[in-house]
Amino acid sequence: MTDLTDQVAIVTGASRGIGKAIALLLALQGAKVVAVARSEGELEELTQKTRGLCIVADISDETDARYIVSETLSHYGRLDILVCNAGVGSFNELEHFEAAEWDRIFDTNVKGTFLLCKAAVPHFKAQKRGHIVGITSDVAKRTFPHGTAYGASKFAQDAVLASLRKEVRPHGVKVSTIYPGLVDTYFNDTTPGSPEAEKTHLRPSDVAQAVRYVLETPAHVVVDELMLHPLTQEW
Ligand code: NJP
Repeated sequence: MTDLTDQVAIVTGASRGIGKAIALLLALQGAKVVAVARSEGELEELTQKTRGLCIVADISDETDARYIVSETLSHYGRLDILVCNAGVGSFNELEHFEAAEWDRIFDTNVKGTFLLCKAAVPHFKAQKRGHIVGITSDVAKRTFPHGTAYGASKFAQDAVLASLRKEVRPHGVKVSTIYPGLVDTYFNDTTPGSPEAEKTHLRPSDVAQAVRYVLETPAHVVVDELMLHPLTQEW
């Protein structure tokens, strides 16, 4: 089993929802967490609990993505784990979907994942070790009405991670993709915590436990893909 104590982990989208739960759980396991998002106040609040580092950054910006990795390396002198979790989505019939909204979704979900991996991979390859975990979605494996932009972005993010897995595996670097179903978060401007959602949605901590599981596998094991749903969700 891989011990997470003192491992340095970048977690994007850590200001709330799934990313926050991942950051808290990894910190509880003894990891040094670098929490990334655009909302400074929420990140600082989180960092008081994780006692790690927070970086206010936009993952869709290449300069920011490079800075996230370089600042982590200069602060901690190492990088072991990259969790590409930050993502956005909105839903509408195709003909009513704005092109600018399409760009926002792709810039965050696809380009953001690409840019962070691009910045971290040379370091992981050089040390012949490292673990990238991507939080995609079960909609990376199915289609649904009103999901043209979000669904396509998750298919694309999944393809980035799957291709990268084949590139870096010979260098000792792991890529694990996690496909959650419905999760009770602030995603798409929803408000978590309703009694109904308790029955119909996963909790962010459920996804965090899946991340912990893939990260703690022994050095010779990689979980390529892991899908989880609330028991009530048909997909
Ligand atoms: O969403 P939410 P989730 N640069 O809105 C950050 C996937 N997923 O936790 O920048 C940097 O509570 C944002 O922070 P801020 C989903 O596609 C979800 O549910 O301060 N950070 C916040 O911390 C996504 O990939 C469900 O606004 C950026 C975080 O991202 C992941 O799970 C189902 C950013 C979003 O928190 C986490 O989503 C599923 C940027 N440009 C997959 N843009 C679900 N909830 O049902 C956003 O299958 N963030």
